[in-house]
Amino acid sequence: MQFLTALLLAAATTQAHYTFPKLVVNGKAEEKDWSVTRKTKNADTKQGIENPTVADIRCYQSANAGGISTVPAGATIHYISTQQVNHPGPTQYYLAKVPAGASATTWDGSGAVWFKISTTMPSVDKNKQMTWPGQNEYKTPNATIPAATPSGDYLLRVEHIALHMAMQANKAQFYLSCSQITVTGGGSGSPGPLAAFPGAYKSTDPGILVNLGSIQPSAYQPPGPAVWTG
Ligand SMILES: [Cu+2]
Repeated sequence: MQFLTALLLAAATTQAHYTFPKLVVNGKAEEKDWSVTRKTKNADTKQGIENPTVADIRCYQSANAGGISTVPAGATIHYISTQQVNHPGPTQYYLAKVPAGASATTWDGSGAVWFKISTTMPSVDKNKQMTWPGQNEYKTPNATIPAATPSGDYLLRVEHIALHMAMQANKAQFYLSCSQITVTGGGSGSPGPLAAFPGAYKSTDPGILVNLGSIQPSAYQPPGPAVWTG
């Protein structure tokens, strides 16, 4: 009986999807879920977004967060995941600078304001399956806030794109959230290229509509603009 229960639990776990409710900055996690990270509409269901052109592709939020996290330029960041990130696909991070006179607690992130600071590329595991950094972990891969990022308020957007069903249109799954941050000790870089959400992705982008069984890992093209490293 105990064995059967364990099996059923395991089955439920492999079906479960995930949210990213907690930002970690230089090893220090936000105090509780959704305190500087905006609570997402799938906080309970854990459902991903399948159409990358809908408004929810920006932050998927049900509410703004109350706080703002202080993030030194050059900091290492990642997110804690509610479940194991069990699907193949890239993790990407974006920043958008809050306009002068506005605050990260209220700004909506609209317009061509988002620049990518990190993405991940696949390799092939011992079972000849394509696999990505962070796969099967309970956290997202590390990324660095570029040292040249100008100081000020930003929205930080994390995204994991699950590609196991992506050979069909609008069957890739987007798991994401946005955090409210203030970058301190920043530089004088000019981040870009800038993109809008929605707008940055089309359902037919080669990194979104893709059969992982038919491409080499090095041929995978993460969707969205080029990475700005500062
Ligand atoms: Cu799934």
